[in-house]
Amino acid sequence: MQKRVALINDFSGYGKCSITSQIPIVSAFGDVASCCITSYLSNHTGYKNHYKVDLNENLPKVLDKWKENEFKFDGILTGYIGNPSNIINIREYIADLKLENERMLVMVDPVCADNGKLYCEMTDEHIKNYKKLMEIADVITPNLTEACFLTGIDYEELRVRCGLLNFENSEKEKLEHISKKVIEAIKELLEKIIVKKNQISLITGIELYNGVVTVLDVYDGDKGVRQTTCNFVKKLENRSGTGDLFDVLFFEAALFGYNFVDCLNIASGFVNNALRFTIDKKFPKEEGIIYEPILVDNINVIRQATKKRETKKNN
Ligand code: PXL
Repeated sequence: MQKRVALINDFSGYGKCSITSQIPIVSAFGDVASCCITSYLSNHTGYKNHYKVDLNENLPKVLDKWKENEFKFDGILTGYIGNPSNIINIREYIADLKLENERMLVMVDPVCADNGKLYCEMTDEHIKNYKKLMEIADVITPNLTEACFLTGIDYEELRVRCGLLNFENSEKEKLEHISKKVIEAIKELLEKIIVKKNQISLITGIELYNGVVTVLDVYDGDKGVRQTTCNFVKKLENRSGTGDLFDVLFFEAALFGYNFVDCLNIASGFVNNALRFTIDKKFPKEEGIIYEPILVDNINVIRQATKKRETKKNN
């Protein structure tokens, strides 16, 4: 069944990232995207020059109208929110909808930092408020830097510890061994990042010596147990838009009914395919990640797998 989702993120007129990279994925899954824009930019900030309009005063009015019109969603995905008061406004808006529909999937990417540093306009107030927004999220997807700022854990120490680990694709046993080491290294972080009784956290961008790991931690607060899974890819290139793309793929795969480990593998696999394609075709670095020419084939593979699963279930 077709789902209706809300994307809350910024909009770059030129250069694929944030909301313009997310809408086509929602459509490709056969779902309907509604958009609430936090900032409008002439182009993304990876280019030499940009013009940015923060829609700080507009955003609460947009949410008011959405509320007055009684719009309902099956899922809400949030990304960059440049204004700390609006992080709280969005929290209140989502909390109201959750009261009516507990099953609505809420995924929050607390966009505020990367490579060990806060983005220049981000403050402690943003972090404090992102934590409040995370309290009502089913899934949170901070990168390693953001996870460290949100928990007060030392980033450099973790980065060095993980950066000494060598990822070898070939042997299952070696992968299991390296998974254990990564999970051990970020154990405290996984415990501290959870702000809701039952929550799923995805810690992205954990760089090893030669690979990048995404950790999926499914925490069941009723039983006090967690299931932690690592996804490894070979280190390629850091390009803008990969985080937004990963988020929306995981989100859509979850709405489609995949279990969370499958969602992780689907999102990571797609992003990796897109990154390889972008690099092979020699798109300039500033263009970010290009996936349009491989979109249909990749989504067909995902949807075919679902069909097979459904046929099996019905037989
Ligand atoms: O996803 C990265 C991103 C999002 N939004 C804006 C950006 C970038 C990366 O450059 O500039 C405005």
